[in-house]
Amino acid sequence: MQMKKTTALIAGGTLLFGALASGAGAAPSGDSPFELTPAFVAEAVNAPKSASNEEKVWNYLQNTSKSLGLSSTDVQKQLKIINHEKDSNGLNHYRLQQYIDGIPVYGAVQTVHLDKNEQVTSLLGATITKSSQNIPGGTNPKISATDAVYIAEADASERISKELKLIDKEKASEDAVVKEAVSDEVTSDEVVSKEAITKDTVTNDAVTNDVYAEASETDGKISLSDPSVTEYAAKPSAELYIYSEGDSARLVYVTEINLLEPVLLRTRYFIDALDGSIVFQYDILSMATGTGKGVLGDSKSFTTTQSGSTYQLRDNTRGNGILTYTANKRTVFPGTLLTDSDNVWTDGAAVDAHAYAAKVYDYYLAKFNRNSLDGRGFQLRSTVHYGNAYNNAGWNGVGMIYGDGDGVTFREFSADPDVIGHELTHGVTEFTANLNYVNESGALNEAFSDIIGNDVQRTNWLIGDDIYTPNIPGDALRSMSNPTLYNQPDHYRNRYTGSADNGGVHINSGIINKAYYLTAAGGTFSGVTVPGIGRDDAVKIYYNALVYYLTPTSNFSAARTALVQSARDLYGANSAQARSVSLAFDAVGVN
Ligand code: TI1
Ligand code: ZN
Ligand code: CA
Repeated sequence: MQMKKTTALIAGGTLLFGALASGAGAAPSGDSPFELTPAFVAEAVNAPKSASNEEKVWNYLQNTSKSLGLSSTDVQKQLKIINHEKDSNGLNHYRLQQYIDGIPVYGAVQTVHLDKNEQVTSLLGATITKSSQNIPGGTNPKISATDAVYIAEADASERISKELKLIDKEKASEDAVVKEAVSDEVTSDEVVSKEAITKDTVTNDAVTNDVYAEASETDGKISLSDPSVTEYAAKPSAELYIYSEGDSARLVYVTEINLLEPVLLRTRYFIDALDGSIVFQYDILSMATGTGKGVLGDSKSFTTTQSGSTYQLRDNTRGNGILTYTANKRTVFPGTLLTDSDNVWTDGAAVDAHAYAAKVYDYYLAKFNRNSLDGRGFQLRSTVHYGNAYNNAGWNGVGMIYGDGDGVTFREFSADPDVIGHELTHGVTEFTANLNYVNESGALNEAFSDIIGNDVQRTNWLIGDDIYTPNIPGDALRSMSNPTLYNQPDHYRNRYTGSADNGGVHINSGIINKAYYLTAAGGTFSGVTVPGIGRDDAVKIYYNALVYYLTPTSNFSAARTALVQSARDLYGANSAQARSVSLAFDAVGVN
C-alpha cells in the first residue's frame, strides 16, 4: 500500500484573460478538492471464486477501506458504482463516486480493476476521509441552482466586459503608434506631397476615432442573458457537490459558463450553496493575450486561446476566428495549429501572420464595415513555414500560405503587412468581383490586392519592402508610384501580352497600381495632370468598384468605367473624385 501527495493539478489554470485578469484568486491551496490525497492500493485480497465481479469489488473495498480513510460501514454507505466497462482485453474496470448525505463529493472518484482471472488487482482514486467530513454549514442548500447560475453569469459578464474594454484600449494605443509611424516614415524616394499624406492621416484619424467611439458606446456591460450578444456552447446548469477544504467541507453548486460569443470562454465555478459566494473558479478554455516578437524583432501582443494548460494561436474574438498553423516546411495545408506552453511566442513568422491577419481583419471592419472576406465572418486560416525556403505567399481559396523565403530574395513573407493585406484581399475578390486570374482581369485581381494591401500599412507606395531582399535596404518587389523601378509597365502601351505569369498578372498590375497612385497622391504623368484626392477617398472608390461593380471578365477598360461610376455614385457625377479617377486612367493610357 502506498500513499502519494499530488502536485498542483491545475497549474497556471487561473491566469484568466492574460496578465490583467481579475475575478479569480490564486490556484487553490492544499485545502481544496484538487488536492484530495490520492490513494493507490494493489493488495491481494482473496475473494471466493463464486462471487460476482461486483461482490469482489465490494469485498476488496471493505478489506482496504482504511487506505481510503473510511470505515467499512462508510464504504458501503458512501461509495456507489457509477460505471463498469469490460475492455478489449477482457479486463473489468469499475468507477465509483463518494457521496455524503447523498451529495457527490467533488473529485472523490475511485477506480477498481480486475485481471484476466477476474480477481481485483488494484484501486486508485481519492476520498474525503472520515476525519475530514465535518460540514459546518450542513448539506441543505439555501440558494437554488438557478441562483448559482445567475451568480456565475454575473461574474463572467463583468470579466468579459472588462476584457473587451481592455482590447479597445489596446487597439487605440496601437493605432496611435501606427499614426506616428506614418508621419515619420515618408520615404524620400517616393514622389508624394507631404500635404497629401497629412491630409490623409487627419481624415484617417477621424474615421478611426469614430469606430472606437462606437465600440465603447455599445460595450458598457455585456449581459449574458441577452441572446443577441451571447451564444452558449452549452447552457449552464448547476449541481450540488460537497467541496473539500482540508479538515472540513462545504456545500457548493458547480456550474460552467461555456460561451462561443461574444468571446470563447469556458469557466467552472464553485458557488457556496448557503451564501452564494464564489468559492473558486477556473478557466478551462478562454481568451488570452499572447506576446512575442515578429520576424523583424518587433514586440507585439495578440489574441490567443487558453485550453487547459496550453495556449493556441487562435483568436476567436474576430469573425469566426483567426487560426494560425505551421506546415513545418512541408507543402501541407493547413498543417498543425500552433500551440505554446506559456503564451510567449517565439516563432516570429507565426506571430506576424497571426497579428497581421487580425490587423487586416480590423482594417476591413473599421474602414469598410466588412466582417472578414465574405462579409459574414469567414474564418481566417494562415499557414506559415509553407514549403522549404519557398519564395511566395498565396491565397488558395480557403486560406493563406506563407513561405519562409530563401533569405536572399525574400525573408518570411508574413513579416510584411502588405503581403497579408494582399492575400486576404484575394479572398475578398473571390467573394465579390471574382476576377478571373488570367490576362487583364487577373492583373486587376493582383492590382486590387496590392492597392488594398498597401493601404493597410499606409507607410509608402511600395509593395513588399519589408520582406524583399533582406540584405538590400530600401528596395521592394513592386512600387505603385513608379512601377518601372521593378520592371512593371506604368502605361497601357507597354503592357505585356505574352503568356507567362498567367498573362502577366503580376506585371500588368503595375498599370492599375499607377492609376490608383495618381488618383490618391496626384501628379503629372505622360502629359496628364491628375489632381490627388487622398488615400481615403481613393481606396473607398476602388473597394466599392471591386465589391459592387466589377465582374469576373472585367478588363482594364471595364475597370475604368466601373471606377469612374463608383466615384460618381459616391461623390457626385461632377465630383473632383470622379474627375481624378478618369484623368488617372487617361494618364496610363486606358480608355
Ligand atoms: S496571390 C500570390 C500568387 C500565387 C502564388 C501561389 C502560391 C501572390 O501574388 N503573391 C504575392 C506575394 C507578395 C505580396 C509579395 C505582396 C510581396 C508583397 C506576389 O507578389 N508574388 C510574386 C512573387 C509572384 O508570384 O510573382
Ligand atoms: Zn496575389
Ligand atoms: Ca530590401
